[in-house]
Amino acid sequence: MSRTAYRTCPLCEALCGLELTLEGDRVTGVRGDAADPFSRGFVCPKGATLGQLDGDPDRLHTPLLRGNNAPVEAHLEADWTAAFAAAERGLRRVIEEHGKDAVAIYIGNPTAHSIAGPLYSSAIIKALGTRNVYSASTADQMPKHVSSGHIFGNPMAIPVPDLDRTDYLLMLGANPLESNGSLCSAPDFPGRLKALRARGGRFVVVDPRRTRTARLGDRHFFIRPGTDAFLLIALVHTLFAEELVTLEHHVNGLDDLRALAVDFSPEAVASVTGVPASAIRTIARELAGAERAAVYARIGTCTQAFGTLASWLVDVLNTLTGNLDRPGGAMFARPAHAAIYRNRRRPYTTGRWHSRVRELPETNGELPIATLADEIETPGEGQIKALITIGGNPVLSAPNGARLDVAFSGLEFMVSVDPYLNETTRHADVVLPPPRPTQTGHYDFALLSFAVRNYARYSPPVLPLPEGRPSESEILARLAVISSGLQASPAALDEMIIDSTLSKAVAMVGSPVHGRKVSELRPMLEGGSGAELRLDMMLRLGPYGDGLGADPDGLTLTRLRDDHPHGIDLGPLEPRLEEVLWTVSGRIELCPPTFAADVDRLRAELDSARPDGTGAEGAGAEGAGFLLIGRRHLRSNNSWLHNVPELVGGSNRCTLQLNPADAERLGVAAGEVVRIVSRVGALTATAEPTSEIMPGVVSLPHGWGHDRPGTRIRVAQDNAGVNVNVVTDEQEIDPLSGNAVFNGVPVRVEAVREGV
Ligand SMILES: Nc1nc2c(c(=O)[nH]1)N[C@H]1C(S)=C(S)[C@@H](COP(=O)(O)OP(=O)(O)OC[C@H]3O[C@@H](n4cnc5c(=O)[nH]c(N)nc54)[C@H](O)[C@@H]3O)O[C@H]1N2
Ligand SMILES: Nc1nc2c(c(=O)[nH]1)N[C@H]1C(S)=C(S)[C@@H](COP(=O)(O)OP(=O)(O)OC[C@H]3O[C@@H](n4cnc5c(=O)[nH]c(N)nc54)[C@H](O)[C@@H]3O)O[C@H]1N2
Ligand code: SF4
Ligand SMILES: [Mo]
Repeated sequence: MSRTAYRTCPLCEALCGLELTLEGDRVTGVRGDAADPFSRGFVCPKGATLGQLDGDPDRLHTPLLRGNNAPVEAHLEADWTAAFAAAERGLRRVIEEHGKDAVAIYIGNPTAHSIAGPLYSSAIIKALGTRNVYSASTADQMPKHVSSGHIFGNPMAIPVPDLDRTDYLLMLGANPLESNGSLCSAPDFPGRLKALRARGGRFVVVDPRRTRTARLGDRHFFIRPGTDAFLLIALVHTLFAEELVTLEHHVNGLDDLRALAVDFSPEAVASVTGVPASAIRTIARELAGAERAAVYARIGTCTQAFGTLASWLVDVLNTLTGNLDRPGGAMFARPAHAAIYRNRRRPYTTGRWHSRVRELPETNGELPIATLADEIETPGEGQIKALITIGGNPVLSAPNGARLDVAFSGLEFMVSVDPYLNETTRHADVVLPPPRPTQTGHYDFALLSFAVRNYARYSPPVLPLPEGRPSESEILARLAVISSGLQASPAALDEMIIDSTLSKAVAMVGSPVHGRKVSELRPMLEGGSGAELRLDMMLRLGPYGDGLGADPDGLTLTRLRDDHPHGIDLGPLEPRLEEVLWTVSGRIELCPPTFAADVDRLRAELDSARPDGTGAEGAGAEGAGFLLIGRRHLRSNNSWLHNVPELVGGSNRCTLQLNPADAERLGVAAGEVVRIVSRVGALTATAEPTSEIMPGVVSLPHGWGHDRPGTRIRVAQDNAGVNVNVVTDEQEIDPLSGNAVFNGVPVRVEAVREGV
């Protein structure tokens, strides 16, 4: 007999509700959940194959152990007791012999899509006490955090375009028709863009490729990779020059900003960016003139050498056009689990510590993934000897991943929390697999802060866990306890965290539980696990919560789960800058000194740019020099959905896109093999000439290269592709955020001739 169950899709940032059909414990069908007030039945090919992912025969169900110095192929199944004991022995030995910093942790992307990651990874980090904290954030959005940290005093205050109400959207370096959106959770992003146009709004796309998103927009401009900051500062320049600035908030630094932008007229940046000066002026006027407008930029503008400057200038433009924090502009979501009564005014800083080898500054408590290999390979006090990875595959996702691949094999000990034995986890001595998605509850701690409507949904596990099988929350809690060296249970860890949160809340003026007793509040919390208890606490202390009895109609986990199984719509975004602005001045810091100083780098590049627009190094130089960028395909998800048969093949192919004129010049035809060479490495790929890509630019998707031995991902191995991060350069970073540079990588491309 079949039954129906509902849950949020955990795969991307779009937060779609899914309706699952199950036969016994097998998912036999997936559809969009039509009753979800946010996604209203939308589903993409990835969500639709969640059943195959859930039932993937290559998914690990029991821990794996690798014997001392055994080859990567030699992983054997073990029980949970033995696996945790092995993790404890390995980690404690390294800590005792080499100290705390000898253990590094890498936290990958799916960790931001789970309950366990946000609730428990910080406990592990705290327990380890290591400075060697790494995550996918420095291969992704760290520039945006650093930008928001400086301008709003709050690295998590990232405004999202108010998609459903805006009249004008300027979009840079994002392709939501394939990615379904990022730092902007909007189920059916394509439908929302179509609705924008249908109501008479316009949207303009800036991208070195004419993507599906660009084709849906009103206008598209090619931009030379890595030069968005030039375009954006020229827009700022034009707003000032043409007296188009409208300020709706108290800001500091307006005059400094005006002075900074003086040199960057549209004419001055046109040849560097490839965007005509007249177009830049028009966009500035349209942005200023639109009733309600928003600038939105994503991964293409973050993973580049000027990532932080570009991220900053986006919100400068939103502010200067009066669109920040107003309906139809760029707004801040108000997630149900995030208490807003805390006063957090304090200066935002980065560089509280530095990496040992390259002396790169810490940002948001992390060091750049671009320097992880340095820290593993370089001997000396503080060298990394052990690594914990949680839901990450840096061998494929980090710049110069090939170097990391080698570095990992030199570690004394490695433990991975991951459902697959893949390119990264094959190096682990202990692999601890989280349960299937159907056996896992879901709440989006990370993504609901970036939703285009206020919304909440809790999905309880669809299937129970087998006896003795820990949830991912329990696995991570166990690792936290092991890392601390204390003898405690995971439940005790939850109680400690609950006690500490409630103690702060009762002491805080303005909190809904101010003045009450922890001993009275704790028994009110409801939940079948530590994670649920903590979620209940957060929801009840949150902006829609019942304040643990203070507002009897307010939200609790029980209500969210039982009364709103398809999710609850908490209304359109509302102005809330006051709540998220944590600067010491209480104003928006429009021109932080560190950013102003980094503009010197822009100026230097502007001066060295050649009149032909190719820049000092890289593109076009000897006729074979190109700038490499990435791309995403609808049926992919970074490195780890290539094991689902329906998602690989067809249009989801790891090919090198290049402009037909460039292909002709190189003498390569579609389907022929080309060699791509950079400072750090070389690889070969199949050429795919297409006029959708700008001349001088080539594109390879990331997440491929599944041909390593010792993995258990059979479908992916048969569709291996190549790892673009063999040629991306770990020495190139955005200096303010430490972020990896994946776009604008100088490469040489050559035809592979027979017999060569
Ligand atoms: N299908 C699918 N969806 C995904 C993912 C996936 O792998 N596959 N990954 C998820 C993750 S982790 C993330 S972070 C998001 C990312 O979501 P998006 O930011 O929408 O990512 P992309 O689709 O890669 O789009 C980035 C665009 O930037 C362009 N670009 C490259 N360099 C530059 C540049 O220098 N300037 C400008 N203006 N544009 C540039 C690229 O051509 C590309 O079209 O997607 C998420 N969703
Ligand atoms: N060249 C280039 N490189 C890039 C990018 C690019 O655009 N170009 N994009 C970058 C971006 S935006 C990102 S976010 C990173 C992603 O970088 P990573 O997070 O390092 O890589 P993923 O491929 O997302 O790997 C996810 C891992 O999590 C595992 N996993 C899946 N579900 C779960 C779960 O529920 N629990 C746990 N514990 N594990 C799970 C998978 O098996 C896989 O091993 O890649 C970056 N790398
Ligand atoms: S768009 Fe994202 S959240 Fe929605 S079904 Fe697809 S993968 Fe899942
Ligand atoms: Mo990402």
